[in-house]
Amino acid sequence: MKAAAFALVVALLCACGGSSGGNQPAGSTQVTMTEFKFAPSTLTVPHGKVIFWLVNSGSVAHDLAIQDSSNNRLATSDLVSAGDSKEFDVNDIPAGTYKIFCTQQGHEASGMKGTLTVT
Ligand SMILES: [Cu+2]
Repeated sequence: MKAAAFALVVALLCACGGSSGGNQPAGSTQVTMTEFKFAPSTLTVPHGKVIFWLVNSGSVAHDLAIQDSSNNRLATSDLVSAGDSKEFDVNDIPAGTYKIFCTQQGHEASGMKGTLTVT
């Protein structure tokens, strides 16, 4: 009986785990998303594995895509629901300058874009 109650508490505590919600991962770069911008919109990170912490403070879902100067998309995050936060890991980004933008219809055109510099 007691063990079952304990297991239930553990299950409830773990419900918000995984890569969604929770706290900002160590060493991550936070990007806050609202309608219609990223803050900051200019990001600089070291090359290699990059961990973004996407915080949606807006009222609709957003994502973050990374595209190089030849319009090749390197990575696209999961969709982050309004009020949610998600970890977005990108492995092996070479040094360079990239565009970041939201892939949701009309968001980039409304200003939801920025620049990612990988050093
Ligand atoms: Cu968006």
